[in-house]
Amino acid sequence: MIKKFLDLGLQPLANQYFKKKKKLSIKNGELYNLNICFNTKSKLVSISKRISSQKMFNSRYPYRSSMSSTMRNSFMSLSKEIKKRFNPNMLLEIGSNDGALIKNFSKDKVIGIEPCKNLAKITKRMKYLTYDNYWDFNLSSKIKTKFKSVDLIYSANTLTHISDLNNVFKSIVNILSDNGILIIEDPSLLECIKKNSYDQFYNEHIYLFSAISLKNILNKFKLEIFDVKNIVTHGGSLRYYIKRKSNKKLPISNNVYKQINKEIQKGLHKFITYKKFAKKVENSKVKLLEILNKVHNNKKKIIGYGATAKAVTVLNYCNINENLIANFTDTTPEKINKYIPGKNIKVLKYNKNILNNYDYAFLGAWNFKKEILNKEKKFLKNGGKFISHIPFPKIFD
Ligand code: JHZ
Repeated sequence: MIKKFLDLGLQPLANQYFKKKKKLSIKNGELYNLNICFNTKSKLVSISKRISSQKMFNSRYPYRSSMSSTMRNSFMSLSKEIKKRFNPNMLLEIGSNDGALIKNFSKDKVIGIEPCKNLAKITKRMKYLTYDNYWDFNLSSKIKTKFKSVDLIYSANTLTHISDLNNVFKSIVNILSDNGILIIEDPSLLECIKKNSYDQFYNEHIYLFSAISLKNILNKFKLEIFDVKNIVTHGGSLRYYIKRKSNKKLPISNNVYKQINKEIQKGLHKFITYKKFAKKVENSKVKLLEILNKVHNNKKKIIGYGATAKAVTVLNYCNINENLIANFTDTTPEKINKYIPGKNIKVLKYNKNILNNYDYAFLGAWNFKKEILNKEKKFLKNGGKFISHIPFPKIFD
């Protein structure tokens, strides 16, 4: 049974930036109801409304993986690990974005899949074989006729973005060699519950996996997790190492049992856990608004730092307009001088002096807190302060 536990209100598409201020409407399909649900049988957490992939991932998609040193370093060190631990003949990446991972491999050893044509163009220009299509059974069969099989499939922050998980895994099983490895990484549901990071939910994040729910899904495809790592990216993610059950060469690491036990201890298999989480989310909204209003009443100016998809959920759920957060700043060319969907706050191009014009910076990109605080020492030294809602709303310097 699928049971709803959290209502994050009317939301726009998280990555649909506008050139002009725009009042969005439900009628035109620009706003949708963001409800979060728990499947009591599979233990899978998902959003209730599905937006078509074509509407979300098209040639205007602005998110670029290479925009932060944290992500560049993460992909670089994973590439080294893949070469050392698995040494694949052919690696296929589902959701290759702007090439942040594949550029660490030689061109004759990787295949990129990227349906956002603006991003696929980047890796094509770099001369990497890139299919600008959605990942599905037809595509996997097409690649199979050319390459027969691939021995490593990698996908970061992509599989949870595809509604039809049966098709996703059927297509993977279709092309993965008998002893092939599948590595996937996505934000961890356990970290989301612990950090109260309700902003991990938006239209693109259709699912938030736990090791428990992923295990149940993989079972249907005769796949199993043989190792798992907690990684810091995207506010705490899990990197799952998966193989066919028939491949007995690789033992199941203790890390898998440990992760599942941690999740059971936190109650991720029980609906009541999510009801409690929902209460904490409601309190977080009240507290954040209290802080922002207090700063505003003291005539201080706030800038949002990092126009993230997550921030779109926060702003729209908490109803934060430009009277509370005057602007955002971001380094992504596709977001600059555009307006945050639903709240019409302008995104300004980042420069190292931009924070000087503000008293507070709200961390939209809280997942890069370390990188950002390191970069903005001068702002802090000059009396600037940060505001974050994770794990609970507070001001800090
Ligand atoms: P970041 C996106 O989510 C969307 P978002 C997507 N659905 C997903 O799953 C994850 O990514 C993977 C900027 N920035 O990574 C760059 C600065 O301006 O948290 C980005 O716009 N200065 C695919 O959008 C944004 O912040 C900086 O110093 O929540 C970060 O976005 C740094 C570090 C970042 O993903």
